[in-house]
Amino acid sequence: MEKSALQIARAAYQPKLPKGLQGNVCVKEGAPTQSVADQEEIKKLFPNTYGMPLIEFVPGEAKTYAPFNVGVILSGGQAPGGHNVICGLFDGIKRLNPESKLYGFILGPGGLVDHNYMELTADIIDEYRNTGGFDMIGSGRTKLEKEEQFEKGLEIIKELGIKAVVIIGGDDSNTNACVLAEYYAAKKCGVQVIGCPKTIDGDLKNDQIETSFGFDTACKTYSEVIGNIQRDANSARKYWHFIKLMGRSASHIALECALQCQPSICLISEEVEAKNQTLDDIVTYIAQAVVNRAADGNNFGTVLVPEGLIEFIPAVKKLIAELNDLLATPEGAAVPKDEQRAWILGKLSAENKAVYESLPAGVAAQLTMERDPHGNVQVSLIETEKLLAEMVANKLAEWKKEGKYMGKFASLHHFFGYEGRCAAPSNYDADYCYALGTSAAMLIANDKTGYMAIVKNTTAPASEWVAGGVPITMMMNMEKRNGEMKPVIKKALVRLDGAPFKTFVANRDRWARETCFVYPGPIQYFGPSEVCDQPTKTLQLEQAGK
Ligand code: FBP
Repeated sequence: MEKSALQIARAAYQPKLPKGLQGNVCVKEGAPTQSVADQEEIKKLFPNTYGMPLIEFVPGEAKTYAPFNVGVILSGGQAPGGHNVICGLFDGIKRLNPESKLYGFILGPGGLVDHNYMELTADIIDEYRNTGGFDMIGSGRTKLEKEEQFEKGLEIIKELGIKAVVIIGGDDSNTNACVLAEYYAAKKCGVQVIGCPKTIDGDLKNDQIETSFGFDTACKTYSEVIGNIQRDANSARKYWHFIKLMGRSASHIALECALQCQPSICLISEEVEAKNQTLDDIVTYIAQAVVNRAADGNNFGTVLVPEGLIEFIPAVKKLIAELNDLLATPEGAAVPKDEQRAWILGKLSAENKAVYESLPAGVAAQLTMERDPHGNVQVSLIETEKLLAEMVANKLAEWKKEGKYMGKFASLHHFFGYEGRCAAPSNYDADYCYALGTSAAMLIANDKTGYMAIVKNTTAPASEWVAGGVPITMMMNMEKRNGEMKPVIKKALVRLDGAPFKTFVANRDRWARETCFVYPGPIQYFGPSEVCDQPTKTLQLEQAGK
């Protein structure tokens, strides 16, 4: 593989580890835990893995470990730092016994079921240290949920003498990790399952998980480009840029980029829902900001749009819920694409039918596109940024006729998502991921299953970080998925009472009227700590309030 100068220099970076993971590791167990909601149902569904204690790793006595083999899976969307989780896991198990082996299952959970794997040796691992991407073993979105999949997996696990499988994934993949852990524990197979919190979306966080890995690097990458666009906008002074940002349902990425870049406008889906706003309310809000800036001679600006916005407009949300139920029926699944609109219109309730008909046909069709394997609407495929730019232009044209607006409006649209998912991990993500991988190794060595590796106190210097494990059942509640109630990890959406959102609200009117753009520039890997090692503003604000 040919490498860039930065890749070569970056390969030598030694990620920092928390004190508790640096030498011999001892397990400190906390009190038994409960799930965040629906305790009785979750307990019944996970009798073998419910209620286990929180775990913290602290320095301890030297211990000898027999060699053990581990399998690792990258699941779902790419997130910067995934390779460092695997490197931390590899170094961790080799440190406990150099004869231990690490196997990577290829292209996600499907690799376990299809027995598609490779041994990850030191040569391979060294090629990928501190790099972005998931290309070491690839990723996939196969949902591990059926008994036959678990049994197929067990065959290869037994054949390779694997003691534990580490699933590096988001909320859905870790939910599946928990189901798999319970299944193997119930059958007394002697196979442990450990999860690891990954996703650029930042929606896998709670009292135990400060942030999911990849969020830091992805937001910094998008903020660099948003900053560049803002500088262009401020130079040419003739375009409004509508920028959609990945993140699924949650607006964490949009909010973090807003805190970093101070755009003219940033929409927050969770607020739209809480205020019961309509599409027209949102369009009017943006158009009014355009009018206000035009009055000052500023016919330019930036609008950040979270990709999940459309799902949060209450009327559209109700429509999507009914569409989900309709499309999950055998009849719904079998309707040919070209007959789908007519079929849907014939089935929808009157209220939802009116909303469906009010949407531009293209957007309505995007709402019925195939769900991902976890039943989620594929919001990254819905072109909300174009929809909003078009509707704002129409509203301004009306206002112009009525003499309410004199400015010029030209818009451009962008979608940032894939640009950031495989960026070279920031120092924060490089260190965080390496520590998560090391924690996973220690959870395995200490015979734990159904746990997610965690690292806390990450706004402090890395040596003061606290590593450990949280029982996955602790983060679960019951939710409707594909028409059925299922145990799932509770997704973290933007909290309207949280410090990041409140900070944004305190500033947004000024950002909308004046030009307050900030240009963060590219991620820096070498240089002063205040430039290279700052965690996200979201994390800093959240932790400062604790
Ligand atoms: P995960 O939830 O698997 O981490 O995926 C993150 C994400 O990048 C979302 O932000 C986005 O909506 C989705 O993946 C896109 O999916 P795909 O990779 O299948 O195009």
